[in-house]
Amino acid sequence: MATINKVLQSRQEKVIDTGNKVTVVGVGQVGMATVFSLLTQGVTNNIVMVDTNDDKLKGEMMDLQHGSAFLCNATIKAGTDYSITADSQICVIAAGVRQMEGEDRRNLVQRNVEVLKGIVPQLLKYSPNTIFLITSNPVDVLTYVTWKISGLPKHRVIGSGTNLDSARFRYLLSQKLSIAPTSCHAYIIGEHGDSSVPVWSSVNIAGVRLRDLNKNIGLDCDEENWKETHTQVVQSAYEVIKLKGYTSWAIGLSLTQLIKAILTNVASVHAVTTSLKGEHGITEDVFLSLPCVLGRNGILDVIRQPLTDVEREQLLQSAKVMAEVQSNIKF
Ligand code: 6V0
Repeated sequence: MATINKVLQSRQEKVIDTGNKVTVVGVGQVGMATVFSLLTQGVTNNIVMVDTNDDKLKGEMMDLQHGSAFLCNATIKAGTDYSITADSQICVIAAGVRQMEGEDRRNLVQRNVEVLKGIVPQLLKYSPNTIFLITSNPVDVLTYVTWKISGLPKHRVIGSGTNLDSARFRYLLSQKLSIAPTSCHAYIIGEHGDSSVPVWSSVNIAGVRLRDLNKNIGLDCDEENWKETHTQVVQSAYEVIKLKGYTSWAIGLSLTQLIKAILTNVASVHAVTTSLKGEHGITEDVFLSLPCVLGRNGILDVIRQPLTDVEREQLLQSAKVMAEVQSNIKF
């Protein structure tokens, strides 16, 4: 156009690749909390949203685009056709059915496997070098399913896992100790959900292990009943779903932290779902959470935490349950 050519004197072709393109499949409560948190924190300025619900997609896209002047001038696109996802660095899967009040996450498995079978090959077709970040539930089983369907190496298929459970744990500890959550060093490993394992033996504040002060911490015989804190973590999602119908903000923030770690290649440690084969005596390809180092290639390392006999036993029990669920999946 003549007017444009009078303003802009072209010197170079524009490069479209921002190097931080993130696709989010599923623009429900979790998907949108994630997109909003990614954009407002400036983690990416290149977002694509995909869903089967065309009207909702368009509405969410327009609403966000109208705010783009406040959002690092981000490019925000949406559509039902996967071609717009091409060359995504990370593909987040937050699509599918969610728990009803009181419903166990594992109950969703076969319905969401069918959803993944439609989504994963499409994403891979347009972004063969992408990293998958799964959050749909049951997240551990669905991470295994995505790994199977995609045929990708394990380091490129990650589940949001117990990063959220660990954050809930740290928050509750922070309330008990009157210390910021980021200064309460604590991990929950294993299943995201009912059989998750709190690693009480390594909970510490500035290197002071609470277990050195209370040798029964987290055990049934603990007179101070710290175990209750983990019970509250397990109950958290059920309670929030009962009160507001779904969970969204905390999981959106949790995913944003993981995406930021990958895109910025910082090698930070987060409890995420990966294959536990070869760890803590587990011999099967069962997918659960352990603390992992995240970077541009996905999972760079798995941290080998020393566990007590009780913690290892709980993890093995969790692995046994998951192996059983995995073996019943119809691909
Ligand atoms: P929601 O608000 O019902 O949104 C789901 C979205 O998925 C809807 O917009 C659907 O249209 C879309 N969808 C369904 N099928 C497809 C498909 N084949 N292709 C593309 N889009 C599709 O659910 P919500 O956002 O609350 O939850 C999404 C998933 O995240 C559920 O499986 C939840 O159980 C799970 N969560 C996982 C958490 C975690 O910590 N891992 C936490 C909260 C929820």
